[in-house]
Amino acid sequence: MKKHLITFAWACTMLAAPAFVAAQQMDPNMPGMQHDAKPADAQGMGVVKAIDTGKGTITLQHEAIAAIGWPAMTMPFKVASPDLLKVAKVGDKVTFTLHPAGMASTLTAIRPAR
Ligand SMILES: [Cu+2]
Repeated sequence: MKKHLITFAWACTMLAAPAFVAAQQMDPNMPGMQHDAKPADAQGMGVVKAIDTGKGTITLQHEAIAAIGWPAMTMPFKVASPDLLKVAKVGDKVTFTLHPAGMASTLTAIRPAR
């Protein structure tokens, strides 16, 4: 189980990296554009597989997130606030907002989807 999570998380990093590089390359020579432009936050849907209040992570079996080119997978996410870990419990179906940055991706919002 642990091996699976590591493998999936690694795949996510590999897939997220090109999108991040592309966003960085749009910055120069574009006056009037935001110089601190980063990949936009993305919406996803998934099922809670684990919650670790010690590490501040929530593991989601998430569906594909087309906006950032992620396939469906199970992976742990850091949460922007510990309060987000109290919103859902293991087994819940949730929708979430994430700030994409490969393995450093952060969940900024999560809510039950029923
Ligand atoms: Cu993922």
